[in-house]
Amino acid sequence: MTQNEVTQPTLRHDWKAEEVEALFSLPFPELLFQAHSMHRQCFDPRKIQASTLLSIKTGACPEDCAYCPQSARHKTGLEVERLFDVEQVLASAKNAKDKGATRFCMGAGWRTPKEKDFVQVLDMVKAVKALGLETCITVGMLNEDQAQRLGEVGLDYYNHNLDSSPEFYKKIITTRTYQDRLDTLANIRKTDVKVCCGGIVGMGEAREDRVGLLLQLANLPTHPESVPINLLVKVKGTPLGEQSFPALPPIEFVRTIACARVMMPKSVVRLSAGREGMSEEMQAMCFFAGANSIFYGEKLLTTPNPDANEDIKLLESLGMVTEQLPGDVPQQAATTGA
Ligand code: SAM
Ligand code: DTB
Ligand code: SF4
Repeated sequence: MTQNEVTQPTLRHDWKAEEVEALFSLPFPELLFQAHSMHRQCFDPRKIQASTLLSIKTGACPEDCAYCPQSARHKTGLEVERLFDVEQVLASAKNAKDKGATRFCMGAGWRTPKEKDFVQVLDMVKAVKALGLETCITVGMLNEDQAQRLGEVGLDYYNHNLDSSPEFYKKIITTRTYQDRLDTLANIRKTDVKVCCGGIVGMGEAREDRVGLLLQLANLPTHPESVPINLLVKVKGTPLGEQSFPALPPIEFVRTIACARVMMPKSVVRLSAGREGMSEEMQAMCFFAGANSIFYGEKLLTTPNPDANEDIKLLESLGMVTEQLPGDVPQQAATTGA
């Protein structure tokens, strides 16, 4: 082996709960060392992928997800919006591209898309892709035929989260089963569309549930190419927004990112919802632990996200850069004249 050759880690799909618990419990410097070493074997540790979100249809969702402001069952005062037309979506996508995002993620508050709406979503995917952006959508449960059709229009990623361990999941969602989610993921896997699948922590779950979530993700037949780790955004009027439970300690969140990195070495791990409440130091630690993607832009779906300029400043201060679309001038270089 030459000096420049780096050994590629083996991808495992046979993790046991005890092993993951032991990983979580490692002395913090040891866990971070393992995670960062793994990260460097597979990725350039300076690079962060930036995805911008747009809610293309907001609220009035029939599901009862206890964390979500879009459920029709929770009184959050959220303004319901009909499905956007393609032009509205394109305007947002162009703006995201101009600001330096490389992926545009469109989300809808649906249990599953109706045919008429689905056709419109296919048009959105085609139009956004034509701008040169990567496309991602999250529009609920999909059958095999819908997954195939998304593959045919060239959708890059489908986001569908497992959210938590199977045991804790039952406490937060009753209208859709864990198996329903696994079935949608399997339908996507039959196509060329890449899988974006992760979960939410900080919902009052125990460490064993975070272990359980990562076990499910890493033991899928193929690791999701993208793994969003969301920290609960507590929204007033949602069951989880009204309950009081201890906040997840920041170090435990970093441990979760580090374990995801060790268990799914080649997946892009996204530091997702919840960055508004995180210090710069905590985000920097998450990047060191192996997070290499963020949601970029002032809004997630319905809740705020850090200002894009603040994120650019943060990355600059860390000597890090956002990943670029092929042929684009590096944004930081353009702004600093470097
Ligand atoms: N309705 C579709 C579905 O659930 O499949 C797609 C949109 S849904 C809002 C996408 C994901 O956003 C959820 O699976 C959940 O992981 C995340 N999410 C929703 N509300 C959140 C919150 N308050 N804090 C953190 N993540 C949240
Ligand atoms: C994901 O894992 N997180 C995003 C995206 N996939 C669709 C959504 C976060 C939503 C946070 C609450 C909101 O803004 O409504
Ligand atoms: Fe509906 Fe998705 Fe929110 Fe659940 S997470 S209530 S399915 S929009």
